[in-house]
Amino acid sequence: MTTVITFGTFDVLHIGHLRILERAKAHGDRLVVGVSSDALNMSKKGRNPIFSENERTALIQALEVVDEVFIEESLELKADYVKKFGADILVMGDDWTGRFDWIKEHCEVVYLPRTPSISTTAVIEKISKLPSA
Ligand code: C2G
Repeated sequence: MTTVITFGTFDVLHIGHLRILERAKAHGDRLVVGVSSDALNMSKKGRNPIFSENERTALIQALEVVDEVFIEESLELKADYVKKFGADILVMGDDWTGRFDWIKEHCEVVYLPRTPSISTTAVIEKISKLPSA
């Protein structure tokens, strides 16, 4: 049984999020997802996500490809989460390349290419430019 772990905000869920979760799962048998807390987002990006941590967690948990979900409280706790969930592989998108190499002493670390041309920011911009009904 190979356990894969990945992390993210997964705000305004889109196809890039689904694809990385599917590709992460393909690296093992069990996929554990750490959903970044609202407080972590506030400290990282200076704003709250569109959807709350409870909503984002419920959406991720409902995906067939996901086996377990928890709320990630801090970027620095990654090694603890890896140990707690018995993860063999940490998968992240390549916008994070090199940033989590320090976890390599605990598990394998893999960075996968992001899905091009889609992001939460792009979706929000697209919606904001729609003509109002
Ligand atoms: N992603 C992707 N393709 C996209 C957009 C996102 O593959 N077009 C991936 C990211 O690379 C990341 C995951 O989807 O691995 C989640 O992305 P975000 O929700 O943007 O997560 P982020 O805010 O980067 O938080 O502990 C790590 C952080 O909490 C990650």
